[in-house]
Amino acid sequence: MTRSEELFGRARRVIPGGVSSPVRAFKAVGGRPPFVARAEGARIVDEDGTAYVDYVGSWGPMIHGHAHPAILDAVREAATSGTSFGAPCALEVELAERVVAHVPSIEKVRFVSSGTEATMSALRLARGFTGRRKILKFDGCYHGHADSLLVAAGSGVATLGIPGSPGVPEGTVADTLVVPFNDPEAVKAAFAEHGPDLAAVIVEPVCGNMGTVAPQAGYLEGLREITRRNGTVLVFDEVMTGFRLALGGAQQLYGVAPDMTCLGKILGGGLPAAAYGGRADIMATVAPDGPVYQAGTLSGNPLAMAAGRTAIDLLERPGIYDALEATSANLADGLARAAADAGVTVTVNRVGSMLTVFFCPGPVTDYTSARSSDTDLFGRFFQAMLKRGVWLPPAQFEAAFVSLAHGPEEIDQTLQAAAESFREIAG
Ligand code: HOZ
Repeated sequence: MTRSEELFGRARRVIPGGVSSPVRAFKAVGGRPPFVARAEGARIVDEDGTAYVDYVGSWGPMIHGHAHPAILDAVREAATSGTSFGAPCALEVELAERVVAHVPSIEKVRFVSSGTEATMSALRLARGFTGRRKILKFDGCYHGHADSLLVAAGSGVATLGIPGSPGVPEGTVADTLVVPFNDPEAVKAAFAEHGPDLAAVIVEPVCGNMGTVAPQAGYLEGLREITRRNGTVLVFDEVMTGFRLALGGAQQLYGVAPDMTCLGKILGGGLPAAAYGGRADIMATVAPDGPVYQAGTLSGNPLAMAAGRTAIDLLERPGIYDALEATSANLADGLARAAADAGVTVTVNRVGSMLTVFFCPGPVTDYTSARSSDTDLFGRFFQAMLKRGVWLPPAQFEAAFVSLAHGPEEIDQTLQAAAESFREIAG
């Protein structure tokens, strides 16, 4: 028995499914998850000493790779002054100033501890600000596990094939409307019927949680226009895309400014931090300035603020996003070529350093087309890659993340593994 197998056995006795989050359990791809002992750069090493090129990147935060020396130094330095105060500190001001500088649609920002808290709080605020009840989300978009958003969700909910979730009362989701992504007519129809009741439209501007799916030309602009016309708050969930697609996130890449934005992952530099922010008049509604309550013991935690501030400072260096783009393009092109050479039909969707290989002819533009992927074939590909030392997200409906630590050696190893893996699953 390997050490990972032993640990998984022990974990399952005391932790549901043996994991602290369902997406880690390998349920959709079979086998057992290796337990991670350490990670550095683009590689992680399991408890049995096996090293893998990592494309999970802790599900998004690790844009600088693992254990980046500057981030470790910042966390160490912060820790020597105390690990949590439950009181304001300079580091949260420094991170907030960076957020506001890089994301112009955010005039004020409130820190929380997870992406779920960020989206949940943003929607409460949108409802409080507008005095309306309903929200509109998109089929296959995932915004964390808050009750009102666990409807037609992507990520682990899609992977495990859970239609909604037991424990979420019908009344809680009665005000959540769902329409397909990339379908402007469906949005128009929802507004025609519910416009005066719609507090918010929440969207992943580039989807990562049904696998990577880009917005079609004009789609985000259309959402901007119809929400503005109807007095509905447009919320971009940039937990994945924030600081990843550009310093200003997807909204910078596509030139569309929402009313509110949710951030997480890279924001915390690998420690638990997230945020929601936006127009000053909307943010003025949050307590203590306004009546909409939201709070958190560890919000603005100094270690997470120090890690996030350093992660963002590192991203401000010239040429960073060009480098990430070049590496990611090489990888995506190489994967598509390797599949074609092996006679396996795939669609490789990529936006910047987010990418997904779908096992279908494509195009993949929404959750219906994403679900046309052959997930059994994906599972076999995943296992073939893992066996060759490449750790992809263990689910079809997720994005793989390229980091600045992925260099030519890691990309070559990945493409060599992919060529062999595609041949293995083809035959
Ligand atoms: N939100 C992450 C990507 N889908 C997954 C994190 C998790 O559920 O553990």
